[in-house]
Amino acid sequence: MKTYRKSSELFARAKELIPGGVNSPVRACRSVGTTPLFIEKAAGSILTDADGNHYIDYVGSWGPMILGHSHPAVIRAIEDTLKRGTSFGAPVDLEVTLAEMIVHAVPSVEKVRMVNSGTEAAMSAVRLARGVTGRDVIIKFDGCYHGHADTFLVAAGSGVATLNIAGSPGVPDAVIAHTLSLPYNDAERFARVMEKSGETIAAVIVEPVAGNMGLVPPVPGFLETLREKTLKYGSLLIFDEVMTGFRVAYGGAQELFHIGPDLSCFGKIVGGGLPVGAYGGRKEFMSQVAPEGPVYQAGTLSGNPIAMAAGIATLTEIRKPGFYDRLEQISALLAHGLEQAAANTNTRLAINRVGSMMGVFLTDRPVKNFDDAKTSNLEKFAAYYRKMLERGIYLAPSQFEATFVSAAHSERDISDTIAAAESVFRELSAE
Ligand code: HOZ
Repeated sequence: MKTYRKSSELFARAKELIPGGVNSPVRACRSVGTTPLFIEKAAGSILTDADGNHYIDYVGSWGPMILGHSHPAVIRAIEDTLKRGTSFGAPVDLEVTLAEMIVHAVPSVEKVRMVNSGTEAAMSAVRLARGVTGRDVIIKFDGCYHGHADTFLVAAGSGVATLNIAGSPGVPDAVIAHTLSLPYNDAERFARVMEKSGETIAAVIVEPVAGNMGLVPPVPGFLETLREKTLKYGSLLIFDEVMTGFRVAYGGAQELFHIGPDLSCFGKIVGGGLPVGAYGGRKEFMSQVAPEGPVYQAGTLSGNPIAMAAGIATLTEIRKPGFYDRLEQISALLAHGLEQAAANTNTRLAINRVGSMMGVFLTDRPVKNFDDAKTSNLEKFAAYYRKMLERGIYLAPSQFEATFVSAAHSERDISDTIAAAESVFRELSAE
C-alpha cells in the first residue's frame, strides 16, 4: 500500500493559498475522487512523488514530454543557456533557430510568433483572423479546448468538461455571442452552417485530432470539409496543434492528414517542457501582426532564451530518423494490450489512438464526438484511475484528457501497464 503523507500535507498547505490547491483545475483530481500527488522529480518514463512513490507516467506534463522527463540533451541545452542569463526582453539567436525549425517542419507556416502558452497562441490566432477578415464570429467544435480565453469557453473540453460546467462566469455574453460551437466530426452540419452564414465567419478553429475530450480522431472528410468551406467563404481555418504539433508526426496533424490550414497554434512539445506557445501561418496573414501590421499582440517573456533552448533541443531529438516509428510501435503495443486486457475481463471500453496520443473511454460505443465521450461511465473511470495509481500507473485524472506515450517508455513499462490494467478491469467487473 502506498502512503501519501507528504503530498497530503503539501496539499493542505496549498489549499490555504492557491484556489483549489492547484494552479490548473484538472490536476486537483476532484473528478476521480482523490487529491493530487506532489511531484518530487521525474526521469524518463518515471515520476517520483514527494513520498518517494514511483509511477509510470502517461500524462507527460499534459503532452510536452515526448522524449520522457529530464532528457539529457534538453537538460544540457537548458543548463548551457542558463549561463548566458535568464531573460533579456530583447531578441536572441535561439528565437530565430526555433522559428526556422517550425517553419521547416510545417509547410503551411511561413512566419511564426512565439508566445508563452497554448491559450495565448489560440487567442492571438483568433484575433489575427478577426483582424484580417474584419468579421467577428468564430466556429469551434464541442469538446475541443483551445485554452481559457473568453472566446473559447463554450462547450469546451478539458477542465471545463471535467468540472461539468457550461462555461464560466466573467465571460461577457457579448463575447460568447460571437462563438458558435458545433458537433465535432459532423461535416454536414458544419457545411450547412457555412452555406447559411459563411460570409460572417472570421475563423474556424479546430483540434485536428481532438485531445481534450479524451482522444477523438477526425472522421474521413471532416477536416477536408472545413478546408473546402473556409476557402469558399473567405474564413480562416485555424488548426490548434498545441497537442498534436510535433506529436502525431513531426509536421503535426496537418502532415498526417495532408491539409494546410491558414493559421496554426503550437505549444507543449515546441517548448520542450518549458512555457512556450507559438502561432503562425501564411506570410500574407502573419504580416498583419504588429509591428509589421496593425493586429496587436505582445509579451515580456515571449521568446525566452531558456524556453527556446529546450524547444530546439527537443525538436532536434525527435526529428532523428526512426523516432516516430519507435513511438508508434510502443504506442500500438499499449493500445492492443489494453484491448486484449479488456477482452480477457469482459470489460467494455472504446480505445481511440493516433500515434502516441490515446483515449481510453469506459463506454461501449465508438467515440466520435463529445456526446459519445460523455456516455463514459465516469464513476467507473474514477475507480479505474485510483486503482491504476495504486499499481504505479499515473494517468490523467479525467476521462476528458488524453493519454500520452513517450519515447522513454520501455516495453517493460508497457507490459507492466497492461498487467495493471487487466487486474483493475478484473476487480471492476467483480464489483
Ligand atoms: N488543460 C490542460 C490539459 N488539457 C492542462 C491541465 C493541467 O495542467 O492541469
